[in-house]
Amino acid sequence: MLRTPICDILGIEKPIFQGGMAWIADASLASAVSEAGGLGIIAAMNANADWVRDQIHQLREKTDKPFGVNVMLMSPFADEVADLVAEEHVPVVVTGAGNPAKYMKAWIAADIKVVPVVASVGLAKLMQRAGATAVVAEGTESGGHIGELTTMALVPQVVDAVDIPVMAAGGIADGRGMAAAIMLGAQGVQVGTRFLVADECTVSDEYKDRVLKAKDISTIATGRRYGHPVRCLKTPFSNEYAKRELEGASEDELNKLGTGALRKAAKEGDYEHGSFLCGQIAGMVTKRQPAAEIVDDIVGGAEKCLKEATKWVK
Ligand code: TUI
Repeated sequence: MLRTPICDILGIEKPIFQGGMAWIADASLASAVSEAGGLGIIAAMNANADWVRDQIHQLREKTDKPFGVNVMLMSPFADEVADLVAEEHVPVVVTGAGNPAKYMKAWIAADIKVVPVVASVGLAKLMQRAGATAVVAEGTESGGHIGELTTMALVPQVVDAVDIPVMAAGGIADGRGMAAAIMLGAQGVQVGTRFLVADECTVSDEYKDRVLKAKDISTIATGRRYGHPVRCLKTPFSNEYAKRELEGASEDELNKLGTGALRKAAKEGDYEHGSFLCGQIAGMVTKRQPAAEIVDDIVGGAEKCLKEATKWVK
């Protein structure tokens, strides 16, 4: 059995989080992962508090195990969602795409365990000082909004810089990846891309098929020009976005092009106009499975890898 202190801290059985993927990570997927013993996470993304409340209630109908809500800090509704998670006494809040410092006192006062996603040592240290329970160190291999450092470089540097548990994210989709993260000093992993094709994931069938067909070189990071890089599949939409970015399009123009693109991919399966956020590890994701099977394959695979790793030590 692979158990680390984060399991006891959060009351989960297996040290694996499901990433809070915008327009994708809803009550259906999150409840399945929590039921399987990991930490399921509802993505608040750009939704308002009413939508998030409804998802929390739907999840609580399906499981009484711990779960998280991912508060996307660039959302126009971040303030009202921040109030809502405290009101609902959500067990764990994970944050993304910014610095959650201004909300942390209130969340901690509401007995919420706060786990910010960080892409640098600096933010990790700041989050520890602000009272974070743990951090997720997310490498640039991830899908969606990303930082610059790779998982391999980021995770051990964050582990050395803080005393709180570190979860690793970015480029991890099987037992080998999880074992490697543990060797870097992480207490567990957060996985997004592999859960995209989980049976309980309500994303469009087109999205799942595109992830299943993806190869190692199928993703691209766009948006660097204006400081918000986002990784997604190479598609007509992302090719057009990258082309306009290279030609020097204004931030406004690019924002207009991107409006609604996540919804078009996730809900409508619109290959032409959608933005199919997905990590570099998509090439290794080849089969649809129940979320519980994915959890067990990753954690079970890591146990096996870690046990066998000593065979090289003479
Ligand atoms: O948040 C994510 N991934 C996301 S959020 C998202 S929704 C979105 N849609 C369009 C544009 C932007 C976002 C899709 N994917 N991952 C966690 C994450 N956080 N990765 C990197 C960061 C990060 C980066 C810089 C966190 C903090 C930061 O700077 C903090 C500061 O000091 O302001």
